[in-house]
Parts: sequence; C-alpha cells; structure tokens
Amino acid sequence: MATPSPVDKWVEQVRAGDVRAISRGITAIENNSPEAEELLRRLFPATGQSWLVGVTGAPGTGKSTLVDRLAAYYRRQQQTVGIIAVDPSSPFTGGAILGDRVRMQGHATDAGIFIRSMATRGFLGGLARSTADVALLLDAAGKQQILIETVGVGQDEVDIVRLADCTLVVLVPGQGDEVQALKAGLMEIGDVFVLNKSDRDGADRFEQQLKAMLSLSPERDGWRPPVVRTVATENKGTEELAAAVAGYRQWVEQSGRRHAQKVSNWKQRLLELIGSRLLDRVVGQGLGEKGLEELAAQVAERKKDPYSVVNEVLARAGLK
Ligand SMILES: Nc1nc2c(ncn2[C@@H]2O[C@H](COP(=O)(O)OP(=O)(O)OP(=O)(O)O)[C@@H](O)[C@H]2O)c(=O)[nH]1
Ligand SMILES: [Mg+2]
Repeated sequence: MATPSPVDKWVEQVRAGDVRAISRGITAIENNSPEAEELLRRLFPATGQSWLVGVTGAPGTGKSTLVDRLAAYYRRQQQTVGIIAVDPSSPFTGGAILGDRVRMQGHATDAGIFIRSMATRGFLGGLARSTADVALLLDAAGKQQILIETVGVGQDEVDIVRLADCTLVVLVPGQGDEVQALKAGLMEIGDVFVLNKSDRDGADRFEQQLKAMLSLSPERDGWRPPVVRTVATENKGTEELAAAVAGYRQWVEQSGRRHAQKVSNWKQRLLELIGSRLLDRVVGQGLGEKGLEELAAQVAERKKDPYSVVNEVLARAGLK
C-alpha cells in the first residue's frame, strides 16, 4: 500500500471547504513554497467549476461595495462565494468592506463565503500568478462564484483581470472618468460596464457618453458590453448587474467561445509560470535581490554592460 502523503489530508480539507486549510493554502501560495505546488497539482483535477468575475476600476469607484453586494446576492441564490481583494487601498476584511459592520459580521459567520486580501508583491512580481493560484484553490474548495477586486491602474492588474471569465469595469460619473478609462485601457477589457454612484450628478450624461464610446469600439464576436447603473451603497442595480453577468456567461457558453477563452488564458498562464519559474531560479534563488541591485549599480555606473551581465547571470544558473 502506498504511504499517504502529508498533503492528502490537506487536499481533502480544502475540497471540503475547510477555512483553515484554505487559508494555509493561500499562505503557502503567497510564500511560493514547494508545498503549494504539490497542493495545487493535487487539487487541479477538481477545478474548472467556478465562474470568475474580475472587478476593476479606478480607486474609490465603489468596487468593494459592489463586490459585497454581488456576494450577498449570490449567497441569497444559495451559491458559494470566494472573494479575493488584490492590493486593496481600502481595507476589505478589516471593516470597511463595506462600510457596514453588521453585514460584514454576517459574512464572517457564513461558511459559504470566503474573503481574503492579497497584498504581497515580491520583488519578482508574481502577484498575477499567486492570485490565479488562489483562485484555483477556491475553485477546488467548491466556491461557485469567485470575485476578484483589483484597482485598475497597472499591468499587474490587467494581467489579473485577464484570468477572469468575466470582467466588470467600474466607472463613476464626473472626475473625467471617460478619459481615465480610455487611458488605462479599461475600455478594451470590460465585458460589462458598471456605472456606479449613479446617484451622483452627471450620471445620465456619462451613461450616454459611455454607450456612444462603446458603440464605436468594434464588437467582439458579437458581444456588445452592456452598461449597468448601480448605487452600490443603496444596493440599487445589484440584480441587474448579476443578470448582466449571467447574460455574458450564457453568451460565452453558448457561442462556444468559452473553450477558446480558456485555452488562450492557459497559454498566457503557462507563459507566466515558465517565466516566473525561470526568474525565480535565475534571480530569486541565484542572485537574490541584493545581487540584482549590485549588478544594476554596476551597469548604471557603466562598469559593466547589461548584456554581459545577463550572459553571466544565465551562465551561473546553468542556462547558457
Ligand atoms: N454616493 C455613492 N457612494 C458610493 C457608492 N458606492 C460606493 N460609494 C462610496 O465610495 C467610497 C469608496 O467605496 P469602496 O467600495 O471602498 O471603493 P473601492 O473602489 O473598493 O475603493 P479602493 O479599493 O480604495 O479602490 C465609500 O465611501 C463608499 O461608501 C454609490 O453608489 N454612491
Ligand atoms: Mg476596495
């Protein structure tokens, strides 16, 4: 009889949705520990069941409030929910989730919802990779709806959103968001646009502008991203938003586009995995952050050229 591996029990616990086992898994992922890889390898066959919604937008647009509303909505539909808040500038698990402690506590005692924020950004990056792995873990733990909140400001965030099955771009009236959204490249990644804070002045005008802008951008295989108006603080528009997401899901699944989307996502993720594995081997374990800095200083001072440095580093890692 084969000896049971120490991860056997862990795998089982995660599959059963055990909160402590999931948390331990996330910590292992964040620490990039070899345990995490074994755990994920074992869990992988059980994944692919959940629907991942990425929620992005400029700081303060109401993403956390919306995520909370959507989560509560899905819970009412008897669906289990996982929430990953990436690098939140406003605390998620800490009390502002949502500016409503009572509701927060409600979530805290609800075993059907798991909330975690991720803020560790190692010197090698990799935030997108660890977020993707945490999403897989929650998928294996049986969470049917996974919501990922990320501030839409950088490449890291765009990479994170690209792993979602459906991306919500949150915009608010005023503040020249039209321009902001265009600049940040958010218009291309939205499957559904959320016009939050539509209790504010200028919501009508902004909605028209947004729709006009969207009608100018090319249709993507027959999908025209809808615009949904919400007032997250008052829980207005939540159902309409959930319906828009469900509509997108139905379209993706019926159009046969889901498989192609998955393949393209995995292609991207495999590249990331290979890249991060190599980076880790060459720089993380080899050179270290300090070594990298020293070499960078030598290049900056023109004591060495960057090309020879790279050759040297690769040779040291046995890659050249
Ligand atoms: N008037 C109004 N205020 C809102 C609405 N939705 C959220 N807010 C408020 O906007 C502020 C920011 O909300 P959050 O949900 O923390 O926004 P966020 O996008 O998650 O913020 P970051 O994570 O910091 O980027 C809070 O004070 C909310 O109460 C809305 O629909 N109308
Ligand atoms: Mg937030």
